Amino acid sequence: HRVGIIGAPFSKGQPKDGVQKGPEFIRDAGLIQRLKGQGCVVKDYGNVAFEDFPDDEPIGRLKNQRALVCSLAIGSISGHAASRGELSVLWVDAHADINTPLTTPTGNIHGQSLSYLIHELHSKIPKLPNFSWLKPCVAAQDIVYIGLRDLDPEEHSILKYLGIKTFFMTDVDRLGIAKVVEQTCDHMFLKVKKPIHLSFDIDALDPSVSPATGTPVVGGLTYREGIYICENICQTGLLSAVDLVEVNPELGNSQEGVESTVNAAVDLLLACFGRHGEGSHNPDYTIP
Ligand code: DIR
Ligand code: MN
Ligand code: MN
Repeated sequence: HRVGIIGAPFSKGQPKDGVQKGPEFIRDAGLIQRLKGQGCVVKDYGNVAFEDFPDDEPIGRLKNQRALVCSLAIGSISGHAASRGELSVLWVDAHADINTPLTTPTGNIHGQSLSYLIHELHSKIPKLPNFSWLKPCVAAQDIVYIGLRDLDPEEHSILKYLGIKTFFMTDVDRLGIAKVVEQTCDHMFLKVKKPIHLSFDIDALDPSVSPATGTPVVGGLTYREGIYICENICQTGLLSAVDLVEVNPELGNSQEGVESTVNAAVDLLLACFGRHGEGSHNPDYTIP
């Protein structure tokens, strides 16, 4: 695998400080060396530089609207689609992140990323002064969610209205993660095989594994279920970009909580790029 890494030390998608330190902690946990150790060719592009907007007045419910010009998935999916064309988006999260600026109960941009990106929601997004560059680039039928368990009421309606494929935690309970991933791939590959954009919010995992995050919700994916998703999406050969978001090393209540969260994030990324729990087999090896 050839892997390029970009850190986005950005926290303005939500109100809690600390999440901008996620990239530093993930790098310090040895992400790059470990990717190389499993045979990846890695290029680290460093961090995205973010401008400061001291007087970022909200527009209606929408907070930090000027800084948002770079809220993570909005930028990464737009850029990915600009370079690769139509994408399948796999959104692994406790939350649906599909509020529009008119439905958001919190005003936080991290809860709205997908609404700006979906063609079918374009008419529901008010014209915002700093957003003219932003063109929707994803079709509702090309999105699949896994891990949902904390939606705002309006988000339920939006998902129904758009007919988006969803696997709530109850679906994971009922089907098991293997069937969920199988059906996810069936859905994504129904028409043509498009490059996959995986957005993995660390709060999809259960807070017993990843407590260091801004909006933990009990009843999440196990560590193994998270890894299983990444391993299998890797094996499709179509994984083209991954966002790993919401690691906040200032939360988590203890050093162990932070370490467990950061380690889980690193392990998910390693699984995305070919690591197998079973270890890899050396074809030249002969049993002595
Ligand atoms: C909530 C929280 N639905 C919002 N979203 C989060 O602010 O719109 N996404 N935490 O990961
Ligand atoms: Mn979330
Ligand atoms: Mn999220």
